[in-house]
Amino acid sequence: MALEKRISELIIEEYFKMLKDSLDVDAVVVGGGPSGLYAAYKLAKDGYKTVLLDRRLSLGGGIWGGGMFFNVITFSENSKRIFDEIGVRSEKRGDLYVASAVELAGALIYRLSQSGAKILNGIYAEDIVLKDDEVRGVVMNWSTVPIANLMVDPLMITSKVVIDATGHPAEVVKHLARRKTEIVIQGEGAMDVEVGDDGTVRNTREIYPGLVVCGMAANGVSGTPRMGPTFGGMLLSGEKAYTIAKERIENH
Ligand code: 48F
Repeated sequence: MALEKRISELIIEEYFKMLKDSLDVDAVVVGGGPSGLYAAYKLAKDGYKTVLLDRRLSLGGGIWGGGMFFNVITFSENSKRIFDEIGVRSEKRGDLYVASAVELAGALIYRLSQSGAKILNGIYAEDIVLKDDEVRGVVMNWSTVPIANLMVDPLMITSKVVIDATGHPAEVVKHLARRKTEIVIQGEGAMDVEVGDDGTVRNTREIYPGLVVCGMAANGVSGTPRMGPTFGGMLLSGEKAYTIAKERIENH
């Protein structure tokens, strides 16, 4: 068989096997920034069938740019154990730690890739699946479809729980709010490092049966300030989203 055909066949076979395996899962995580990557990694590591979608080709969300493109991130003592767990080296400077943004993104992506989670990059959630008044999955499409201004119908993934980790826009919650007027998106508040970082964890919750919101999306929904380039709260929020999602999966 011609090598050209074999290469194409292998890619198609492998991808479609993964895609078919992704159609009915325990958890769908929308967004591969720090909170979503960590939540998805923890769920998959525990053996839950997990799919992570990201609109972009490269995972990592806002990690890469550190602060103002300076690829260094900071965090506080309360999240140090997570950085250690995923193998990110850090240095203590006063009451803060510093680490490489590239190393954090790399470590999270590597851990997720090896955890058994299915990763669908270049694919975005354009809506939710709502059944029996519970969020039961997402409607997905290629990210290139809206960019090319094409009208192409999507496909669906069903799940026991969906995590909105889409960052500042809280896109999944917005799709729910189109149907449920009681869901109000307050919009993220002006920057306040301390209040924002703690708020991310506090605001991480099951906002509707089957839908957990975490990371910057949690602050966006609750009207809490943004926290700027400090990333400990994001990982703690991902951890809380994982705990809530796990309980939902177990009780479903
Ligand atoms: O914004 P993002 O990094 O999310 P996060 O986990 O972390 C926020 C921090 O990076 C930073 C901060 C400082 O701590 O505030 O901003 O809350 O990543 C969100 C990811 O979601 C993807 C997007 O491409 C990005 O990688 N995304 C957004 N909307 C969709 C989506 C969608 N509808 N479908 C799929 N992916």
